[in-house]
Parts: sequence; structure tokens; C-alpha cells
Amino acid sequence: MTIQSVDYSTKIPNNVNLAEDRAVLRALESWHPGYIEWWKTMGPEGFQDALVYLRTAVSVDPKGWAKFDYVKMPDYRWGILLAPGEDGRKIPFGRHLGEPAWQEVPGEYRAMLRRLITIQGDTEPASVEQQRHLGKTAPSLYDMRNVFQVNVEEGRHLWAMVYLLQKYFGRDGREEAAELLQRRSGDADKPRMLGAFNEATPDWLSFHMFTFFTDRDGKMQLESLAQSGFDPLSRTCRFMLTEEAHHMFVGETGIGRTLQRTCEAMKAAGIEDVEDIERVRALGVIDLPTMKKKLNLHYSLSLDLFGSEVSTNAANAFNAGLKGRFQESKIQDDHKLENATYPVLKLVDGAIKRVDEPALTAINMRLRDDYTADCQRGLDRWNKIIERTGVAYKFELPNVAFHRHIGEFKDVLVTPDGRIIDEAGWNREKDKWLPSSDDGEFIKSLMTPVTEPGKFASWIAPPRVGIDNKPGDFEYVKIAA
Ligand code: BYC
Ligand code: FE
Ligand code: FE
Repeated sequence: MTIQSVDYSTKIPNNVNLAEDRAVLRALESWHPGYIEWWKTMGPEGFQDALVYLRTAVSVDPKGWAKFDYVKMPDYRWGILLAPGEDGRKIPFGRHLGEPAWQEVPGEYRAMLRRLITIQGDTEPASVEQQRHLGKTAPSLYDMRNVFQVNVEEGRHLWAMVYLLQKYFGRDGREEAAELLQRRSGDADKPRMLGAFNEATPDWLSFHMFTFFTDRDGKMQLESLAQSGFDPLSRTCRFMLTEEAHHMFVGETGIGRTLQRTCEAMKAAGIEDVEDIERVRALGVIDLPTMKKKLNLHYSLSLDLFGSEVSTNAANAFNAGLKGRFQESKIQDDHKLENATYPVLKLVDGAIKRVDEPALTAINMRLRDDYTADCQRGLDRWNKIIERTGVAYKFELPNVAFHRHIGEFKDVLVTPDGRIIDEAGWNREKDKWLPSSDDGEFIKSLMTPVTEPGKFASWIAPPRVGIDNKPGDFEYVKIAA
């Protein structure tokens, strides 16, 4: 199997031989100006002329696929890159298990597949829109470069889905591609498709929580789609996952550095009581209870992205061989799930209980469980950072029924420790569990930009190593005068 190198001779870098696929190349080229227009109006505000030290994908070889250089974001080479095909790949699950993977869209599944690809595509520009103001309050040039890197790669993920739509779905695909540039995050008339992508990302604490929790939903969904029997989707998602790892790194280390800074400042000031919020805030750092509230918010919003616990959509997509489970090939079962069950958390007579459901309809729940376990491993690493500083505090994930808008628990009010309460109780306590407007104001007060190379805002520690092994005072962004 050969790894196809990337063709930079066409306007759109690609490893899918676009130069000889004239119809698709034309469709993409006519979509391109609208994309650039979208990027300039909805992408990072105030930094379109800045030179940013970005990585660009130049191959799909897992070792060394990226090249780093200064680039103005609107000139970024957004490419169409698919992981190499596997000779003789078979559909790994569902009713077509063992049949050759499809290289074209199976007619009977066309609508379902188009919907999955469109939803995936819609989240990518949405996140760029949500993050467009962050450059102006970046705590360092290093962090500013990271948000821009995430943004250009989410832009590339949109290209990836648009390529699939235009190549495989004809006129409908071109219409979907056009609409992906028309919806807007948070817009009352034409919002983005999924809830969490219409929420604001008002500050850097939210950005880091978002890249930890919501990009991790991206990872789980892409892993499931990477199993797809529709081979072009599988290969596309496999390459996207290599980029996704950096997004989660930005979130995990961003929060880790914030924790580090807060705990060290508390220790230096001799503050033992984590709840002594006023004194901690006076140090110019973010208190741990406020960070916990942001964690509660972003985790619960991200859980909603898994859909309902019991879902016939999910069962149909699995049966059809379009969307599998996390690490499908490593699971020891029949990969058809016709007779299997899976324990699902449900509301039974006013209590949260585990109930066995047909495993097929519980596909979303299973992926969500795998997601929760993955999140927990990240929390364990954060808790080690806190522990090493000697501060007595631990992050925990809230109960999955807490603050939900989709699925089994959307109509009940539940505390972070899983007790169902009434509305009066919720209103009394909710500011202890979710960021209040006061918390938002406080965080905002810390979001003053720091643009001197090697310097960092008061509330976040420097990273241990630079991007691309650059020294601490490297000028990651050259801001246009
Ligand atoms: N908000 O059967 P149900 C990423 C709708 S993130 C609004 O429960 P299903 C990224 C649903 O559409 C990954 N509506 O759920 C991260 C359906 O409507 P219809 C994005 C929702 O279909 C950071 C109805 O409710 N990729 O990449 O099994 C930065 C019943 O649905 C929501 C994907 O999500 C919601 N949260 O599962 C950048 C993968 N949830 O059909 C990027 C593709 C459900 O009755 N999408 N509904 O009109 C899917 O696999 C599925 O569509 C979902 C929903 C998992 C999202
Ligand atoms: Fe993405
Ligand atoms: Fe991402």
C-alpha cells in the first residue's frame, strides 16, 4: 500500500487526485470563494492579516505529516486529505458485516449518510464562529497561536465533509455544502444544527473546557464514523482524528496550566481554604470552584451531543454499517448486536436507574459511556496536578443526568451528585453548580490580552514545552500593525 503524497498544484491541496476529477474540482472551486468570505467575516476577528506560526498537513503519513511556517490565515492551504485506503477492507459491523466496504454511496442509505456527514460538517464552522473573539483576549502569543491552529483545522474539517458531499451526493450535496456556509452559531433564524454549537464561548476558560470536552465528543463521533462501511468517510475521519488530538491537547494543557497557576498562587499566599473565593480571586487567578462550574457546564452540554440514550436513528445507522462503535474492531462480540443488551440509565418512577435495553438502540449510550471514561482519565491527570501542589481539592464529573437538554433526563432537574430536585431547589442552588453572571464577570476581568513574546497572563502558567519545540519567547503570532 502506498501513501499518496499531497498534490499542491491545484488550488486545493489534496491526495484524492482532484486534478483528474474535473467535476468535483469545479464544484469545490466554486464553493471556495464563499468559504473565504465566510472565514473573513466569521473567522478570528482582528487577526486576518497576522502572520501565525501554523502547521499545515503536507502528507497523511502518521509520522511527519505536518509542516510549520508563518502564514496569514486566509492564505492557509486547506486541503482534502484522506488516510490511505486499506486493500480489501470489509464492513466491520452491522447487517453487511464482512461485505467489501463501499466505495460509492449505497442507494438505500443515501439519506442517512448525507445527514450524518452534514451534521458532522456543521459542527466544524460552528466552533470557529464560537471562538472568533478569543484572539483579542489571548493570555499569550502561544495560546493565541493554539486557538488559531484549532480554527484553521476545524475549517479543514469542514472542507473534508464538503468534499464528501460534493463528490458523492450530486446536486443535494452541493446544496448542503452551500447551506453549511449559511447557518450561524447562535443565530435565531438559522442556527447551527446541534445545541452545544449554539452556545457562546465567552472566555479562555470556556475555550479550554470546550476543546477538552466538546472536541472530545468530536473524537468519539469521528472514531465511530471512521468504522464506517462507506470507505471514503472512514478514510476522511481517520485523518481528521490525527488533528483532533492537538485540539484536546490544547484543552487539557490549558486547564492544567490554569490549575497549576491557581494552586501555586494559593500556596504562596498561604490560603488553605479552597472555598475562600474572594481571597483567591484577589491573587489574579481563577478559583477552583469556578473552574468546577465551567467543567459542569461544558461536560453536560457535550453529553447532549450524543443524542438520546435510546435511539432508533443510532440503531439504523449501526445496522446499515454507516456508524459503528468506539474501537469496534477491538470489541469481542458478533458486531451485529441482534440479541445483545446494554445497560442504559433511565428515569424509572422518578428515580435514575440502569435498565437493560437492546444493544442496538443503546448505541448512543454506549458511546457516551466510552466518552465519560475518556473524560475521567483527563480529570485524573488534572487532579494529579492539583495534588502535586499540595492543595486539597479534586475534580469530579457531575452525574450524567445533571443539566441535560437532550434525552432521558431533559425534563428533570438533577443535582451534580444525581438527586432529582424541584424547581425552587434548583433555582436556589444553581449558581453553586453552573457559572453565574458574577463568575462570568470575574473571569472576563482577567481576560486582558498579553502579546509580548514569552509573557503570560496572571491566571495561567506557561507551557512546559513550546509548539514545534520552539523556545519560550518565540513569537508565535506576528500581529499586523
Ligand atoms: N442538538 O435519535 P436521536 C465535532 C436530534 S463534534 C440538537 O436521539 P441520533 C466538533 C436528532 O438530530 C461531533 N438536536 O439522536 C467538536 C434527531 O432529529 P431528527 C459532531 C439533536 O440521531 C468541537 C432527534 O434529535 N459529529 O466534531 O441518534 C469542535 C432524535 O435524535 C441533538 C456528530 O455528531 C442535539 N444535541 O444522534 C468542532 C456525528 N441530539 O432526525 C467539531 C454525526 C439529537 O429526528 N451525528 N438531536 O430530525 C450523529 O451521529 C447524530 O446525528 C447525533 C444524534 C449523535 C448527533
Ligand atoms: Fe473538527
Ligand atoms: Fe476539533
